[in-house]
Amino acid sequence: MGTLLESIHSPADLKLLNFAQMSELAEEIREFLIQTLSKTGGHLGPNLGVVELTLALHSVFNTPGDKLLFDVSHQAYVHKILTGRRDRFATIRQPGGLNGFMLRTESEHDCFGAGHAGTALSAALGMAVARDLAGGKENVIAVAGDAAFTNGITFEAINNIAEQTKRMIVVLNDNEWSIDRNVGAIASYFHRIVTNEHYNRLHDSAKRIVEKIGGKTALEVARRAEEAAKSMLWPSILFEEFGLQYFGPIDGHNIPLLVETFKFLKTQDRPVLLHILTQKGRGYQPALDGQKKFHGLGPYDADTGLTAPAGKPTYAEVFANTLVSLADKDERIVAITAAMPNGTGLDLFRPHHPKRYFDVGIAEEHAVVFAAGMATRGFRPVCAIYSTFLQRAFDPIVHDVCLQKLPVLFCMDRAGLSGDDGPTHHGLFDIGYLRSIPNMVLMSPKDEDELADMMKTGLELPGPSAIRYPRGTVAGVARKEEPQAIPLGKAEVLKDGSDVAILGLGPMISLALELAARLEHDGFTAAVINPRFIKPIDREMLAAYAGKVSAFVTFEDHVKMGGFGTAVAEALQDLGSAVPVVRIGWPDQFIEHGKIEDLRKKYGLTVDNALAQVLPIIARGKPHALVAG
Ligand SMILES: Cc1ncc(C[n+]2csc(CCOP(=O)(O)OP(=O)(O)O)c2C)c(N)n1
Repeated sequence: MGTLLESIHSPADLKLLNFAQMSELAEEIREFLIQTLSKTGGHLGPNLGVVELTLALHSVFNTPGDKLLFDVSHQAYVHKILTGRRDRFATIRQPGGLNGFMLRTESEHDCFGAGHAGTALSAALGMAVARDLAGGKENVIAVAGDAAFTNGITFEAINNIAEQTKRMIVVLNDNEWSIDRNVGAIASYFHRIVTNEHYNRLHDSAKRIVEKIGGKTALEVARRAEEAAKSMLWPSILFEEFGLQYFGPIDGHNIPLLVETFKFLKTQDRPVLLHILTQKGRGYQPALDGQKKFHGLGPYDADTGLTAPAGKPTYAEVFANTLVSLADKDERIVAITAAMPNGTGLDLFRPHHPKRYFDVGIAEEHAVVFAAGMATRGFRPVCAIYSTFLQRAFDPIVHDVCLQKLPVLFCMDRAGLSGDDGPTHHGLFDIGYLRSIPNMVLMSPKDEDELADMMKTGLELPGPSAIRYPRGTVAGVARKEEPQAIPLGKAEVLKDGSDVAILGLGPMISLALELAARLEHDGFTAAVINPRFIKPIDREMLAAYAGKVSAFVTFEDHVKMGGFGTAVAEALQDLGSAVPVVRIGWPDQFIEHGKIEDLRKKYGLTVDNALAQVLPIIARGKPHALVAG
């Protein structure tokens, strides 16, 4: 690590540096990021792009008094490094270490937590209005990437800003990339501004002014830079119509220009939007060559950028390949992603059926209503949206899909604990929010072969359905040549038994099998059931086992409250059964980031825990029997 970086313990230290030293520091930070993240993994590309921006922001503004927000906040690593977390930075995304996103509990400099896109402008406006009401003077600055402007919430905020406050700064960090290439009319609009000839002339002359004034007194620098900044006012019809004064676009890697522009912007008594141009992955060739890969990745070789080859395929890949072959035979099938072609696997679908592939931007609500619209016209839309991001679309799922009983299939990757990304990305609530909606069919496959079967099942249903499956690699089972539809609401009994019935939802079936083996070792007989359907739940199967076992055990990678075990207990109660249900799942709290195995142990999602709870019950005998139903 270079000497300058070692001297930065807080933003106050940064404020002692001149522009040349800040440039040197920028390069040290880049090297520090490349080396550190090669061991931990993380969002390297986005952070390499905002080094100068973050330095400029922290040298002009004073957090935590001033409020600095980052949209998504995957690009807030440099902010973390500058605000007293350099020493702990090597722990980022590691168990017990720094979170990969902004977290209010982690630092007073993190004024707003995030992880999902589109929230920065609304939250910043809330803070600006709170300041105005309280008679405060602090600055509020929201930094949002160009892809955040494909999001509805961002535009809902833009529609509201000028009406609510006179003082707020929005920084549009335009690198032309979302995780994939940014999409839609707004991306084209930004591109048109950037490539506009008139702007380019202005930009060059302004840049020359700022570059020429190096060495002059601070006052002179500020005065000339202010002129430069003003001369760069290039009306963007769009933002000006919304009442935001638009500045830019300016070079987001030019520290003096950024610093002087922020000094000028903070004097404005109208909300402003500064459009800056940055390069994602700047300073690291592998990240420039592999924009998608280096958006966020696991450990890599710092010299070459190479990552360890994946062994087995992922659920996302099986999903995508299955969808390709189903779509080969059925022209009604269309695939929709909300800015996640890579993560969901749909980038594998795109080349096969380019006309039936839709990336709608970071717009989950729109994705779902759009799917509903297509479904009314006879298409079979498949919405591939992570469990955590589908939370955004709860009302469209209720109001536009389920209420109208439209045949949309939701394929939810990352259902269950996400691991190092932490609480913003864990997919632990989808059963809770989907099971209660009438007309919804909800499934979870125990392995990749069953995922394909469930996709076929969902696509044959006359109404809505959803499949939840986890992040990461598949079980590695033999695959049938052709997927087969599964009878609606039928569980699969893997093994019969009469002391206890163990239900393992999805890949949690492995814990059910292990528990059964342990119980059998102790002289009990255990049935092992792959539920397959969370809704409709297999009541016939439950009634049959309620008549013979002393206890049910449920395993799920979901919160217990409102989850699968609850559904089992509810159904048993409806059946008049008093057989107890031992529910193994996540507790009623937000789970931190960490290694999945460690966290399962910590929160009791283990065979040991199940055993400790169920043994005393089955040892007592069998106080069951149906009393009604
Ligand atoms: C609601 C929601 N949907 C999807 C994502 C996944 N996601 C994380 S970052 C990102 C792209 C962000 O692009 P941009 O805002 O332009 O920032 P950049 O990474 O280019 O700096 C996406 C789609 C998310 N975080 N939140």
